[in-house]
Amino acid sequence: MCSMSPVTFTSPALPVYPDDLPRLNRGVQEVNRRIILHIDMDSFYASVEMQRRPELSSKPVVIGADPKQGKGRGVVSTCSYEARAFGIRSAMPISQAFVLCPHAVFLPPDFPAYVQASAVVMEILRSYGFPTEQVSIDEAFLDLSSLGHFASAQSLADEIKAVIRARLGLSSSIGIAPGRAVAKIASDFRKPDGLTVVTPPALQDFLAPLPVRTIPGVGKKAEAMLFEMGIRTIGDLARQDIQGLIGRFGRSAVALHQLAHGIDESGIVDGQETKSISRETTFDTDTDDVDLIVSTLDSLIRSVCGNLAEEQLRFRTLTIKIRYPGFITRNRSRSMSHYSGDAEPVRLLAHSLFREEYDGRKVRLIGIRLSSFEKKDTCQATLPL
Ligand code: TTP
Ligand code: MG
Repeated sequence: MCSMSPVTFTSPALPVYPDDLPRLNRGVQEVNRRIILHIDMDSFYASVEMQRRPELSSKPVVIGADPKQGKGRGVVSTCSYEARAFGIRSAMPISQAFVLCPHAVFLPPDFPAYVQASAVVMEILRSYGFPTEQVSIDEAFLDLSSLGHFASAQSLADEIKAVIRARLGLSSSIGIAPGRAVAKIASDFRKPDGLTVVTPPALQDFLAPLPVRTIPGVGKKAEAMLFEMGIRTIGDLARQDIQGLIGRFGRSAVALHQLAHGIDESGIVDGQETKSISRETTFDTDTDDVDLIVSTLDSLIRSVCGNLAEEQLRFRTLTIKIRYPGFITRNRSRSMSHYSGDAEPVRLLAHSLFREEYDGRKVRLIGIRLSSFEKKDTCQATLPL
């Protein structure tokens, strides 16, 4: 992985808003006091494998289902940047990945190893004492506002990257910005091993040329709708009349428009306590192949169970999420009468909820969430389901 020097955007152009958008003006003053850091590990599962097996270094490595010489079912979880050069991506059918790069090293996921590495990363992040919010297995936000200066935040980011590399041999990418969404966009701006700092005066110049798809939450469908309105970049979005956007997207357009102006009001939710453990996969192509959907679900189940064991938790409520084309999302939950920390109840319950909910249509996304937890050491022996 190549190393990149930090980039600081320091354009003096401050956003100017029409008089009828006082809320936006207020927002920019409030938000500019914040310094938010977003960190995301690079090709996480693949990097953990490559770190513990030096012979894999610089090779295309694909983590996911068994490709079975191109006949395998299931999807790619992730792959090394060397494999990405062949066009392989997360959530792509493993058979397609095999066609793109048959000589890649294909490995099954080892979730306990990834959960363990994640725990070390999060421990390092929390050790600095700033409000910290873990948002997935390999990413987190830190609120560094108390540092007062972006330059200090940048030095801390350098240190965090170095400490993670020294402890785990893994590279990460960091974005620092006055808001959460822009910090996330910035961490993805230069991957792998990136560090991108966007200071308040540079917000709009940084965002303007980026494709609308880089905004967290803007998926294929919203992107297509924006394209229809002639909006391709975040700059196009900022110039768009807010009323027209609300007419098309409803109230969510306000947050989108504010973000295009560099205003992002969401903060950090600090808290060690796990409220839910969830995983989901968006299929590369919508599919009604039940074997593929179920094997993907099984992979998600193994992943949440690894997390459950690592955090020493028992759960009581399981939710299955199925998204069909057209953003039609169905959730089905069931709570057990008792807590369980075992993998088998998760599998049985997830399969049963899937059978009840799935209507045979093509599926865009499958997900699973565990919630209602208690710590393992505080509860009685697991009852049968
Ligand atoms: P990501 O951070 O999205 O991806 P990544 O860390 O592999 O690569 P990047 O350098 O682009 O950040 O996801 C973190 C891990 O979550 C990833 O290593 C594997 C897992 N994952 C899946 O299992 N399925 C998926 O569809 C995605 C996107 C991730
Ligand atoms: Mg990552």
